[in-house]
Amino acid sequence: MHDATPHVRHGLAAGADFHPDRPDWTIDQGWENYTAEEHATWKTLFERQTALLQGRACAAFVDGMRHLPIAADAIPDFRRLSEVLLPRTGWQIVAVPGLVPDEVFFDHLANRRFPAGRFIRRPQELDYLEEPDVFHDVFGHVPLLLNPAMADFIQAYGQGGLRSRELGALDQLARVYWYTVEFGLVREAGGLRIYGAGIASSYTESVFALDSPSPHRVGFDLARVMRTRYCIDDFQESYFVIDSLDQLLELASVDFAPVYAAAAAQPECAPGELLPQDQVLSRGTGSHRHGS
Ligand code: HBI
Ligand code: FE
Repeated sequence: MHDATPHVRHGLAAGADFHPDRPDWTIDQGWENYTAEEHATWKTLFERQTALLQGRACAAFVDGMRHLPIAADAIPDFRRLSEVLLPRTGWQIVAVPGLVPDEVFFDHLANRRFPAGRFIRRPQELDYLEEPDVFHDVFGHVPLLLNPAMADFIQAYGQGGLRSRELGALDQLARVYWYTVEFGLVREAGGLRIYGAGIASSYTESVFALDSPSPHRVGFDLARVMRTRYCIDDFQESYFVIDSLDQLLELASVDFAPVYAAAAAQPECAPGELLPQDQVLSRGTGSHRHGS
């Protein structure tokens, strides 16, 4: 491997002085420039997470991982990932420096381009980072882009995002993405399983989301989720559960506008709040307090 300097992260977190190479914020992955240390960090994360997810990841995640060139030995090459995804679900992976502006993000998703962070977290920060890196995006999100329902849902989310800005409903739509694509659970024959990338790529939250008595686990309801705020720097206080990934497909065909209006007419919910109409699968103790 080359001894080039490790990729530094950039993106919105780099601050206002950051200017993207291109208006769509894409960059070349420059796979050849990853250092031996960066590949080693990937290997550590991949092996640890793959072992942990046995019996925890949903069937579609396991199936997607099996059909993609994602392995322990090296950070995946986005060109190879796109070669597999494109003929199957029309998706391709584009490299970005980190978080990109909402409208850029939505436009990529609406055109079936998934923006994946090029950088990888440093060895001393394996368990938390402020921006999506290549492990979060490729290990967490990409396997489910082979699932037709998820593939259509994420494109619909992008299209919806571009529309939601005119309706002033971006926050409500972002909550739908958060509580599904990032932190969703799905009920399978063997029990609750992980499909959200934020959980699937997290060593600690993959255990917390399924095993801890602290969080609520509530049946997914679109209007309910649109009203529910979320926390970005700690475990979720509630996880929302769908019965099948195909349920996301139904969401993709819903006209969100009237749902936005209905949800906006009702008070917002705090992350750990339960409502009388909730289908509570397990009531949490709340023992994991924010930041404790
Ligand atoms: N950019 N690269 C990247 N990845 C994301 O998940 C992301 C983003 N920009 C905006 C964003 N997510 C959210 O604010 C939107 O889903 C609302
Ligand atoms: Fe993500």
